[in-house]
Amino acid sequence: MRIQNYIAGEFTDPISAQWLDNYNPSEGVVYGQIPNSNQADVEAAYKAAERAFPGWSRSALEERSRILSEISRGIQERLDALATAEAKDNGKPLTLAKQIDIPRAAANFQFFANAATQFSSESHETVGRNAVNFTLRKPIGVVGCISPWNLPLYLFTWKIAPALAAGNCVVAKPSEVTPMTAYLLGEICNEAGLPKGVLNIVHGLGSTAGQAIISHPNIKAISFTGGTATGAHIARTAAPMFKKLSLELGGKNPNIIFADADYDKMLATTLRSSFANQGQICLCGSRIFVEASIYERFKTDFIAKVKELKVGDPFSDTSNLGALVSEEHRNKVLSYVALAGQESGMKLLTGGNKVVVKGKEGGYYMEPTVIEVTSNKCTLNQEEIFGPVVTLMPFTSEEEVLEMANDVPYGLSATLWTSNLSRTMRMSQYLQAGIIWVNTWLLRDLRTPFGGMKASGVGREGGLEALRFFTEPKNVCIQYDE
Ligand code: TXE
Repeated sequence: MRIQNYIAGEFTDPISAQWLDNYNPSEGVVYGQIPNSNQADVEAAYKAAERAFPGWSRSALEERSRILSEISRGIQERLDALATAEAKDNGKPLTLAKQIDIPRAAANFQFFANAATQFSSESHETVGRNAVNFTLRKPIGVVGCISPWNLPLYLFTWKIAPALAAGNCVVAKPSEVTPMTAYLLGEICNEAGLPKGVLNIVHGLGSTAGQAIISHPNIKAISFTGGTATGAHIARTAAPMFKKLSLELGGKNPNIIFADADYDKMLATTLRSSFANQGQICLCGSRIFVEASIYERFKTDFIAKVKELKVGDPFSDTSNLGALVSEEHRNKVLSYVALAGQESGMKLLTGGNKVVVKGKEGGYYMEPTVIEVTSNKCTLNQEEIFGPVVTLMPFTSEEEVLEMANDVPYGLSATLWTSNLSRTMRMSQYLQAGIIWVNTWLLRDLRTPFGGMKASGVGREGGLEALRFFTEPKNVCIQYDE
């Protein structure tokens, strides 16, 4: 099956007539082709967006909001088809796509449909100078949204919905590894009555189609989620052109467990925060630090639970983990596991192997893996692996664990397990992370600022932060006569 670009409300072949193979990672077979778009396709998408901008940016907020709600409804109505497409394209369990990915994509549109009507701007009275300032927040124009493969429709819509809500027109590119649900979104947008050209979806490689978006002189803002190296490249390209940038990059998040935590809740949640989506979520807690007094107990119980996890066909209800997204990615993850046998101070506690699933022998499966480490400085604790691999290490004091938690290039999220309120407050002050979860994980309120510090990126998504990112503030100062 061939999918097409979505430009000016129409489905079109790539201008070059070049195509890329699309793999089903749970079987390891090519099941379709996607446009290998280049600069000419991006230019066509840009032109469509530019034409649509005057109408969309001046449309009544209620109308904009209504259309975004309709898109949300269209996603909900196609829950089964979209979840099936996502599981096939990405390798994730169908149950996960049904419970998390697709409902969240619908929620993204509904949230920003509402937010569009609630967004306000500031006014400042300059007392004593007979002046009043008011700030207009104008849509930027044509903006670029580039998303990764781990949560395909979820992250694609997380960028597009606020960009549209703020009145921009969009040129978007999903990951070439998981393009299918983005393709299906085009049809939903047409049915919802989104005017032609307001959203344009171009498929293709990062180095060509993506590159054409980030280096386009008139695409004035880029919202990107993906790897840190790509983020740095985008910053190098876009910064001299003075584009606005929102970069949500990698993570190497600490999961800090104190002895006074609710043990059962912690254990169950830690299993999820380690291996949900095969560990391919930037928020996964891949460095587990456990207070020494409960370390052995935790290690025994955790490993027992990990061994019970079933790796298998994403379409089976009993699979806890599906396939990794690609062979290349699985090889990368396995190369990190191999370090456990090479570097000193590391011990493989469970997992580490490829899994062959009956009837799906070509799929990219691997075991959930736990590695005990003795230093936070080791490669496994410093580099983002982005797979079903976590490390385990004991600590004895709050100061020690805080230092280790912060001693990484990344600063996306942190999870803290404790019943001590003062400790929660102290640690929250000093943890270098944009998102801190205490006694929970991945509990999301879409109004909150979302993003990281250090090598995890710049800017924040979510709620009003996203609407501020996708608008240009313009202050008007009026002085009046006495
Ligand atoms: O991501 P890329 P990759 C991390 C994870 C993973 C690593 C590399 O550690 O192993 O990144 O993954 C587009 N101009 N994360 O290589 O390349 C690309 O087409 C414009 C963490 O798959 O960053 C895709 O649409 N765009 C992350 C998107 O960038 C470019 C999620 C992301 O792909 C481009 C995914 C260019 N020059 C991976 N080059 C997270 N933060 O959740 C690539 N792209």
